[in-house]
Amino acid sequence: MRVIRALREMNIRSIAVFSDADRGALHVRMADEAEHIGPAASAESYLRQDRILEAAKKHQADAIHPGYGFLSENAEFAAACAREGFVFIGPSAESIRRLGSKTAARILAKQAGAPVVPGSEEPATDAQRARALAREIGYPVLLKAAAGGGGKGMRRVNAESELESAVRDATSEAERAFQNGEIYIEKVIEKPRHIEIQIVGDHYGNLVHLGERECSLQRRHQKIVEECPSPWVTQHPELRAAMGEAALKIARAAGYDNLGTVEFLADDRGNFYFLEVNTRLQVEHPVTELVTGYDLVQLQLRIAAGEALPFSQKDVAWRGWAMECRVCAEDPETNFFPSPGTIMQLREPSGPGIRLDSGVYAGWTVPLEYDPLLAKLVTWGPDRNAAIQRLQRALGEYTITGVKTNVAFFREILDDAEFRAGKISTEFVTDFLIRRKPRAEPDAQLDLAVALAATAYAKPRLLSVAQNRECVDSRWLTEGRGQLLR
Ligand code: MV4
Repeated sequence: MRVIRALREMNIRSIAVFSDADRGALHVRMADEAEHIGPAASAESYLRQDRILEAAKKHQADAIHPGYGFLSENAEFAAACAREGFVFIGPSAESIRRLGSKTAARILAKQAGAPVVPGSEEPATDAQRARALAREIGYPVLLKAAAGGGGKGMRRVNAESELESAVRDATSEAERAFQNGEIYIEKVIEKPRHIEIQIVGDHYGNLVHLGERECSLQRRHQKIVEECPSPWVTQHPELRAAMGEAALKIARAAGYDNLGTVEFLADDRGNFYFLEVNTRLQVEHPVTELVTGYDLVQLQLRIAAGEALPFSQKDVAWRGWAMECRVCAEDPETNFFPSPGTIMQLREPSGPGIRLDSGVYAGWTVPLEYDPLLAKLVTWGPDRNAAIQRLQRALGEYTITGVKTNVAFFREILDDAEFRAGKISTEFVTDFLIRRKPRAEPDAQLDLAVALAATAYAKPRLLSVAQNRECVDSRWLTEGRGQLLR
């Protein structure tokens, strides 16, 4: 949807591909053309390079945008596109390959002069080597998969007595997940913040950073709230240029020539360390767009078409604050269990400072085969508090029934005193889930009962609310008034 929108603004025809599970998906309706590429299982559709290239040939495409997931960071696919005469909308296959291996990326970053987490450059797959390396680095240490990323195959080791079995487990897990058992060792950064720098480069060696995004609010390595700028960087303003320069050093060393993200971990003493590079457009890119004013997908397309970057570093300015919530079909009251099903009612927020990047419509059935992300609700405000207030207001306007969602959960997070104070780390969500008081939203399946009860509730309330002149945000009031005035 996001890519189709950029294409349409540039008068470029769009061709969607879809699997059996996505026959009714919004992107298929929205694109100029659409081509079926296989069954629901992504291994037989969205991951089939041959079928995607075939579809591109059939529809006489010029270029292929790989989106956020699936083949978006696959160097072979980028190379295959070029071989078949299509422009791959992303960095060169060579720079994807250089940055795809986490150990290779660490070496590259270190040589480029960027700060990296203290750790090993060489594989620690052998127990003997691992013991020597871990002693040198100092416990606690983390074992990570060289081919990994996103936290898969990561293991914390607090003492030498745990090391040998952890190395064995991490190696076999990496072997199974990535067909590559190579692991390496890093020192543990305690309660870090996850801060990433947006970079963009063209084919002529121009490279610019667009500042940071704070992405510390994650659950099981899935981001749930992102913001631009970072409260931490705002407290240490010199760090934006420092992190930006570190990111650009890495990008230069990799010959980077499209949109990308350089991830860092930051500790509470003002240190930051390179983690990895994501060689794709990211889900959370809208917060950067709202604060810098650039359309990142248009930039990707222009650069891929051979245009030079239309601005330089000194032109980049950051205005106000943006915050994004990832609205998903999952139930926060049952450990975020996926909640596929048909969307019955949909009322979407709008108004000042609201951007909704949504992929759903009323009557659509959320498939259980894929990621349950329904929409990204993003707000802009002049400062962090204004962005949060707007997000609260927009979440209050958002009604999705038929599937359970995490909308009400976000309202709790945004009300949290620690969150409001910007005291966040990668452990925030875990800590929050322990201290939060359970507060369930009315069950969507009780819609009828809610409507009837709300009618009875609204009659006396309409008057009392007006008399109190209070600002209330009540689903009962909205539903009740709707019923009453029908
Ligand atoms: C770390 C770390 C602490 N110390 N590395 C998790 C995902 C992967 N990209 C790297 N990750 C981490 N690496 C060191 N040396 C803590 C994490 C981590 C994390 C990082 C970013 C966002 C959320 C996270 C949640 C748990 C752990």
